[in-house]
Amino acid sequence: MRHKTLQSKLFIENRAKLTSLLPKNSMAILNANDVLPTNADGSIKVIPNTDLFYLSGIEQEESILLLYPDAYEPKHREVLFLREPTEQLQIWEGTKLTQDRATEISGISNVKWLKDFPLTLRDCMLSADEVFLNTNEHRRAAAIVESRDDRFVRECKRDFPLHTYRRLALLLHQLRAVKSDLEIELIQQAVEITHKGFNRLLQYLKPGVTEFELEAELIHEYTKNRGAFAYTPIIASGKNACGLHYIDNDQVCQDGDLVLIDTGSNYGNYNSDMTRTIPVNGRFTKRQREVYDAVLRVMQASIDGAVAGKAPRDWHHESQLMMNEELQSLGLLTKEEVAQHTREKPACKKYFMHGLGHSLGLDVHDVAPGNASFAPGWVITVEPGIYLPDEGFAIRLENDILITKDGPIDLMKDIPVEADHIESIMQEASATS
Ligand SMILES: [Mn+2]
Repeated sequence: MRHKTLQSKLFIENRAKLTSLLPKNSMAILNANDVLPTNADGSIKVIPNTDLFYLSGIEQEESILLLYPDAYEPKHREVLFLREPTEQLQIWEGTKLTQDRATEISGISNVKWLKDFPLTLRDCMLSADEVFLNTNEHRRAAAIVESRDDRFVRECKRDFPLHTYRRLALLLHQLRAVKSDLEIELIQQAVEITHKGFNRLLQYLKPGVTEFELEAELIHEYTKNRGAFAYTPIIASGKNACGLHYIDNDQVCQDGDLVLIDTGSNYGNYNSDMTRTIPVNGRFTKRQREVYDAVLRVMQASIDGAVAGKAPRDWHHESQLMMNEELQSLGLLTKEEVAQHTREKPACKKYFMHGLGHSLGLDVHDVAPGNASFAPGWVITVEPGIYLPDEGFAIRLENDILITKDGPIDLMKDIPVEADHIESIMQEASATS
């Protein structure tokens, strides 16, 4: 792994939080993700299962975590199972975790090889009353392939048909939504790396630069700082920015256009997520600047409005009301259109058609309990936008914030966002290049 070894305290505390929610004499079992195939004999670098990582810090494929806090045998209270690093495996696939290293990372003292799993599982299953298994219950999950967790659910129900099975996801969503200080530090580190990437990009951007060259500047800075793309970046110049999920990044940035950059680095599996929209030649036109400042006002007011106890949908609605006013000032909506606004048919929807933000953490669109209000410890993005295909540009701005009992904290407050600030950095860069 590229990141420095994280404190095992993080994972020990996360397990303690989960076990405190488990009913008496129940167990929980989680599986790592599969190594996903591409074509021929290709595969994608292993993507850690974020739930397994949250509870153990383990990023290795095929790993299994078994938690049974009330187990009669103390050694069965928490057990981690790993691939046995045979000589053959090490030659072909490289270094795998040893038992000692896995203990050091996770704080779990009982680390066994996978061949011991079936017997231990049987022992524990025969005395446990309820079994919590993991499923992907993300609201927008669209998985068409079966995960190792899914497969395990099927096998477990086949082998132990009369047990009571429960949904681990409900507990994990509740826990993962609230970030601990250690997690916030990791997200802040990811934010710092994103900041470095953006600084580098500001020095490089000028008319004639291709969108993928900007992508290269970002990956250079992220990789050098032990980070990685949190997601495929959107680098969309001119009207490309009006396609919300544009990731071709293959067009030339033209003089007079804006370029929208939606990117974030990941660090230690924790993500950041930023959007900036900047002028290719270093100066906003009067119209671009008007729209930019409108989006910035909505972002800042929405950051201030992200307070504990507020329902996310009310927060989103407040931003739509602000956006209506801004769009009217910009001559994009009439007074009548604004007057007809309802929650079901928001007036601003033609120009601001997406949500205002999402939870952020081990997943970029992180898990959170359904219909819950904001609570201290939540990290969310705030990302209003105005999309104007007829005028050939779009503006979106996005910062990551932490909700606390004393109000929101902007984790990206140091990343340039004021139009004047962006222009002055770019002017300086072009003067020295
Ligand atoms: Mn986002």
